[in-house]
Amino acid sequence: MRRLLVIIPLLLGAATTVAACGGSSSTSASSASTSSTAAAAAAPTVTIDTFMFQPNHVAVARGTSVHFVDHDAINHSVTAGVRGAPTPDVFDHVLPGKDATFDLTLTQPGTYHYFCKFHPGSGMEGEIVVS
Ligand SMILES: [Cu+2]
Repeated sequence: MRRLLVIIPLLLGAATTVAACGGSSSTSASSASTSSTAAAAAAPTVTIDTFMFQPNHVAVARGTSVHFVDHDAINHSVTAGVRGAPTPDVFDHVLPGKDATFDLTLTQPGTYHYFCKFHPGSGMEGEIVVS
């Protein structure tokens, strides 16, 4: 997890949409808004389309499922961690081809990075912030 946390500031700087997600850390308190609460309340769907997780950043309350749908006609995976430092013990699920689905429910607050272990393209990475 320490290595994952190092990456967070980079992502915060790279994507302005991340700011809307707020977060549980005290450093982001100034960016908290009512919209972050609304985003965390819904059960989001992440689609996999042409080797991309979309959206690649979602925020949920603990216990709220994130629904993954594979629109590609090939296998993809939702594997915890980052490509250079996977943590498949946290979660590691293969979506076996077109229209395969997977519901991921995380009960511990934190930022969870994930990636597809089959395809090292930049689009096959994402993160889930659990509050
Ligand atoms: Cu893939």
